Amino acid sequence: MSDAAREITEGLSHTPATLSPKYFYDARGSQIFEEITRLPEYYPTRTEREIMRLHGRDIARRVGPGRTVIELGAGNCEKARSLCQTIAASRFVAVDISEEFLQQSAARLQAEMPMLTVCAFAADLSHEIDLPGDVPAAHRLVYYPGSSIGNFDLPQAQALLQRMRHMLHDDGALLIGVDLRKDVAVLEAAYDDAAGVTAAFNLNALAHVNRLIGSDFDLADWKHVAFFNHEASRIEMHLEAVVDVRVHWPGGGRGFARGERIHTENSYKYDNEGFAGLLDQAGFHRTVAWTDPQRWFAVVLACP
Ligand code: AVI
Repeated sequence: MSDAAREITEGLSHTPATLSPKYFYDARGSQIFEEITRLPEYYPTRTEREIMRLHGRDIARRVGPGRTVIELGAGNCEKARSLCQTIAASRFVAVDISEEFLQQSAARLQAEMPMLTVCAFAADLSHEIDLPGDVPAAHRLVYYPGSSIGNFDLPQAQALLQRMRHMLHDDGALLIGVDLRKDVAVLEAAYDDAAGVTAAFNLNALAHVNRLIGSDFDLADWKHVAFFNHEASRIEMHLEAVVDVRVHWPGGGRGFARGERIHTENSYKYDNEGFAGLLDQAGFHRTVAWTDPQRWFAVVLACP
């Protein structure tokens, strides 16, 4: 049994059942996520872009030119293109879990920006990140946009911020996007849009799991559920059985009663002070935050 199959069947066998959000992102899931970022209800992507547009000059002034930008989870390198231009970076290092897609995106960026030295390499953010030896150690800027930090529970978020700190010398800095706490109706609509795109994104994880472990989830037996958990300050996404079901996979299986759920994702929403505290504990003691006029999202520059 592969490590992924073991992890998946273990999570599914728990009560309540869990499935890691990393299983959203097969080819179809990545495509649906792109669609999510363009939805009218999904404010984070456009709000972060707006903050970068409004405050780009100020950010560039504080960061200074000639940085080596290291983007974690770089994907299509779209956000990096604009950041590297704004801050006049000299190098760009794209890091992502999926190597093939990343190499293509990095090659495209290199062709478009010949003055920028671009390289790409695959790494899993849940482990220590060893950058290639030819990445200059001085003047690094780790870039982690999109509020992806929100998908980690607090201890994991803390550990990831520490790994980022370990990638930097004292002249290094982190530029990170963080989604902020706001009106519950706004939050819940962003994760349960009227067109059902987020529902399709959540349900697609079951199709992905069927291919990975040979299970027989029938997507019609499940519905998307998303709500704000006030106490934990997070959006939770679940898949809920709409009938009693029995799911089989090679060597095992389990029953789910109607109404039983699989917890598929958390998306934490911070306030600026709370997030600054998290950064401080990870070794980033000086922070500046820029927000949009509604204070829905923050772009934070954090230095040791
Ligand atoms: C990738 N991540 C920051 C998204 C979020 O908002 O937590 C994932 C997502 N899940 C549902 N919609 C978007």
